[in-house]
Amino acid sequence: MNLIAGHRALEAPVGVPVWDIDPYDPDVLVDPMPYYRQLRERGEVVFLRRYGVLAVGRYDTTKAVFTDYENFVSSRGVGLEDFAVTEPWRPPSIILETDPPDHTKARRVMARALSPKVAKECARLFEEEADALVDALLEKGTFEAVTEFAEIYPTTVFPKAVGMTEVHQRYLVDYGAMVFNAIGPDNALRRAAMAHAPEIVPWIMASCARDRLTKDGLGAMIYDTADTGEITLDEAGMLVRSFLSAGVDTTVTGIGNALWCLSQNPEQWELLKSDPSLIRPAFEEVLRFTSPVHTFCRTAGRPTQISGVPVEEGTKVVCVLGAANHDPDKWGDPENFRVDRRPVGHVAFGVGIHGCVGQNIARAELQAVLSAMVRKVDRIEAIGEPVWRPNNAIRALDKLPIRLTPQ
Ligand code: OVV
Repeated sequence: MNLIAGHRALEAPVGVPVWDIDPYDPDVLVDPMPYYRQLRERGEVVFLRRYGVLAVGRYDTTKAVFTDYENFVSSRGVGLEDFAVTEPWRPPSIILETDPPDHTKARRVMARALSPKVAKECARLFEEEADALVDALLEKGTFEAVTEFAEIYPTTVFPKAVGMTEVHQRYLVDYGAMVFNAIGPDNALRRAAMAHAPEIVPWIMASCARDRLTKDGLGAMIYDTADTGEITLDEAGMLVRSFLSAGVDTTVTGIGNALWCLSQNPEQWELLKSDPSLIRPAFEEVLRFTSPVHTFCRTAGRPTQISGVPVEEGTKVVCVLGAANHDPDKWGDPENFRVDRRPVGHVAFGVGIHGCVGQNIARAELQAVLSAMVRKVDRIEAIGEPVWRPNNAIRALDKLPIRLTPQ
């Protein structure tokens, strides 16, 4: 058995284009558009020889694989590692790395805790913090938007919403980097992120304990469902861990990428300022345009097919959401960032039963941030070259020097 990156490597299937690219090469990760385009153009499904996996990047195909949870399972891991052959680096998530029927209960509990109603109740907190942060940054004028804005905001508001009583903002960001780099191969990026594990993982696990959470946050809502017997106390702790895994790096990236899009497209910022009803569509366009989570995998749980191509049981399928969100057959002019596009159907939150359960909270955070900006900021200028931070699953900035001018 030929193991590559923790899964049984597939032999090149007959009739499938073979490609030698390493999509997890930092050079590709920081400038992925040429890779996305080639992936779409080479075929419905492509064989990545280096990893012995299939890859999809056309919109319809990517969506089809993601939607078909019965053939393309999550319980064997959503990275390159196949949990059927390799021990995962942490106990699997009981919502991300599961299939129905196990998934269904966890999803129901999380969907309740992250409902539109709950997101609305978080809005005031999110708005107060966004207003205060934007005021402080306007006072400074120039600043480093990744560390001083994108990383600060979610690590301030989200732990409050969850009800954490002890917050370590750096640990939260670094844990996100571990979780998302772990989706890729055992490369230098993943190893560098994992080097922090001995310090951070115990802190994260301790932070999920019931007695470390306030009685009125999202975390308490999860534990309350354990009291009704719907889930166990251990499961409640695991679901709080999912908040901390999926709720920080994603929104940090959403804010950074929004600032990047708006600073690079000043006429789109002008349009947004002139019509604040475009805030929500503008954020959706940021998601489509930058795909903060660029790649997730699935595993064929049984023999199946993709667009008529036979797929063996155990095959890892790399689903490139970033490529699907730039498919010209779906979007017409995908390379243009347009705040009034209203990109209904983008797959930045995934699609199907595993579609982002926290998306209401993410939207509420971005609504608060962009609304504060629209009310207070005149100009957003990049005052240096943006630098991307390579990550095996996340497309995020490393540096974005910005100047904000007040209205
Ligand atoms: C990276 C990620 C996304 C979504 C959920 C989780 C992790 C989890 O740990 O549940």
